[in-house]
Amino acid sequence: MTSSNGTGPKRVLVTGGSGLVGRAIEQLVQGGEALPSEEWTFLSSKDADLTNAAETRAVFARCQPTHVIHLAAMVGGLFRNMKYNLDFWRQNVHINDNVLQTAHEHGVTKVISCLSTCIFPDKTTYPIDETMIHNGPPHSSNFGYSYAKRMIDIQNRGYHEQHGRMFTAVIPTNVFGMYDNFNIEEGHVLPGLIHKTYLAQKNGTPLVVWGSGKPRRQFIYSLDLARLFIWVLREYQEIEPIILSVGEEEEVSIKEAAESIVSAMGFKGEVIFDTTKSDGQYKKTASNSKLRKYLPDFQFTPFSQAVKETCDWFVANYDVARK
Ligand code: NAP
Ligand code: GFB
Repeated sequence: MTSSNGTGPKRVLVTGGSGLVGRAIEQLVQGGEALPSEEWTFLSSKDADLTNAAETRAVFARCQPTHVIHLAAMVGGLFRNMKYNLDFWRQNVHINDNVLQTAHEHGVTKVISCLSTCIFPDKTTYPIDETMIHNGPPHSSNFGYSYAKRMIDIQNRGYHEQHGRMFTAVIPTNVFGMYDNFNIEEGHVLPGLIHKTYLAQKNGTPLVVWGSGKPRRQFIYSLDLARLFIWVLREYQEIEPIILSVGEEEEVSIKEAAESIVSAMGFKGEVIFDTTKSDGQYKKTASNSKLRKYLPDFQFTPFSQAVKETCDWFVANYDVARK
């Protein structure tokens, strides 16, 4: 009998295991954080295209998981979302329905899926908390991704109400770290700026920050998020989602984030702001008070240290980094 929490025997399947968040969890698991009773498998899309129901069933039949950390998704920054809202909806709805329904058919004890703080209503009071997910339309820039992610919360409630399943979700804020997607057009702001700073330094050109630099974000280091995911796997027992983010007081402007990268990379060139490019959502300030009730003493890596480690990793792994 597997326990749905604590230290009972677990076969943990991580979908999206080859991505930014998956690789951070793998780094901790391989670094000794796994318990002797836990067996971990990390999937990429080469193991199964999870938009395909038959391939999803085949990989579950092969792995026979008792627990699933469901990360696999079509993911991207503001500019990729603005270009492909329909694809973000379709890809993610197919992936999520296949993974959750197959997990149900396999009697998986617990599934932890992934929402995002960018899916909350655009017109809202602050700080945002877990009760506000469905209180109004998301920002227009990423409605496809946002509605697909919101449906995970609806599905989790359905599987719990109808079948008693322990299917829950976490809501990370903007994540960054090693193994991120550093593609300038498709990726998120921090990896994009790290890549652009690297090229500006190499070519002696200015660093171009898109937008005004005024929008504000909370950033969580992928290794900190990975630690929290392992805690959620073992201890979190609510169906209701939980925000995994640094505190409101850690929110920085895009300009300040760019300055951290400039300092970490030792860039001495000019920094300019291209205000013809969209700012996207001005802010999505989220409260982590629910997390703090469970883990009052959890220590996040200081932002400047996490940025430095990520920049150093990118420079050392430029040839193999996703870009
Ligand atoms: P990522 O680096 O883009 O990785 C995405 C992962 O999903 C990869 O392992 C990819 O496999 C896999 N995948 C994509 N399409 C697939 C398909 N059709 N079939 C099977 N696997 C597929 O993303 P991430 O940043 O780690 O995000 C992980 C989760 O966190 C996602 O659910 C995302 O929505 C959520 N999240 C991310 C952020 C953020 O700022 N990054 C913030 C909040 C929430 P391949 O490597 O083979 O392509
Ligand atoms: O990480 P990002 O692309 O997505 O950040 P969001 C966009 C903000 O950074 C905007 C500014 O204000 C941009 O103007 N920015 C400045 C840049 N320079 C750059 C750059 O070089 N690249 C990028 N990408 N932005 C996403 C959602 O919103 O948040 C996704 O669209 C996802 O669905 C993600 O959930 C976590 O934080 O605006």
